[in-house]
Amino acid sequence: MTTGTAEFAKRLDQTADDTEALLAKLLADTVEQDEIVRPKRLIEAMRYSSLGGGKRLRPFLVVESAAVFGVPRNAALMAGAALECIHCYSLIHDDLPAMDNSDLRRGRPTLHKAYDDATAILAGDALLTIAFDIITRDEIHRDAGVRLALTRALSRAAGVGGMAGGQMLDLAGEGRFGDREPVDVARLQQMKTGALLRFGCIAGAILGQSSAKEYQALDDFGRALGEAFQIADDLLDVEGDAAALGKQTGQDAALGKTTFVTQLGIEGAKQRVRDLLARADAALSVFGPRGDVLRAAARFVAERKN
Ligand code: GRG
Repeated sequence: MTTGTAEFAKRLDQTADDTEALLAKLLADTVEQDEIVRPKRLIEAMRYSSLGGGKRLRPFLVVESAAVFGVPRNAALMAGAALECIHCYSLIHDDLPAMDNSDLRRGRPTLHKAYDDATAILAGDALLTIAFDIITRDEIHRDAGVRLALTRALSRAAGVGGMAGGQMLDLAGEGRFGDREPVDVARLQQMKTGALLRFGCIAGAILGQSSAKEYQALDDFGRALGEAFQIADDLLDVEGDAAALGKQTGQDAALGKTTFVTQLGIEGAKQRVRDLLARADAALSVFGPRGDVLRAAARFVAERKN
């Protein structure tokens, strides 16, 4: 049986609601043990950028990849919340004047517009840091070795050889540091946006203490989904609707960026998405029907309008 659109939407909504509630609790103004005070302006800024918006796709991938192995939902939601904190930090910093200089995010003023640059930098820093507080909590898994593996995987997805490194390559490709550096779009995007999405998929395998074969399947799936997500993003920047997206379109062209669309053309990019969907499907074959929701997630990512 395949997962239909309505059933998929219901599951995505449920995880979004559960993630929202959990983040609201984790980002409360009451201090945790060993903390001194959570300054009102900082916690409000963190909440502004993490609550009340976003598809929560990354937590969904954690929850659904974990469900394949029967991992308790609350543990997966906690790991998903940590991942979402890192995603939200990356959006805050990416929107800053020194990076993409964007005014609109998730249909609202970006954090530095609603507050100021210094608050936005600190809110990003604090979201990144709290992610590691969250991912190491006892509720995630009783075995500290599992929590350690998860923490290391998340660090590598977010850091110098993952998302932050990908952002650096992106800026270098725009010519920010002298001449434009040649861009390997697939590699850059695998780091900048793919790494967190892939983490969402392998997180289930780590939490579920899967076999090597099952880990590899989710790794392959996560890589295909990550690339499909980015191509869809590049296509939306050209063909999308700013109102539905909640941010400006045409930004890649304005910056003269090399993207999947400039490299493959619109039709070539759409064909590549179809090929990636087939690869994502094939990767999941090891799970049989247990992979149906993840299959639907890949379709959702490829066909998304925002
Ligand atoms: C600043 C270290 C640092 C990294 C920034 C991921 C990233 C690197 C920047 C984001 C820039 C961007 C808009 C990239 C396009 C792909 C992307 C991450 C889109 C936003 O993700 P969605 O669609 O957003 O999952 P929601 O709002 O649904 O959470």
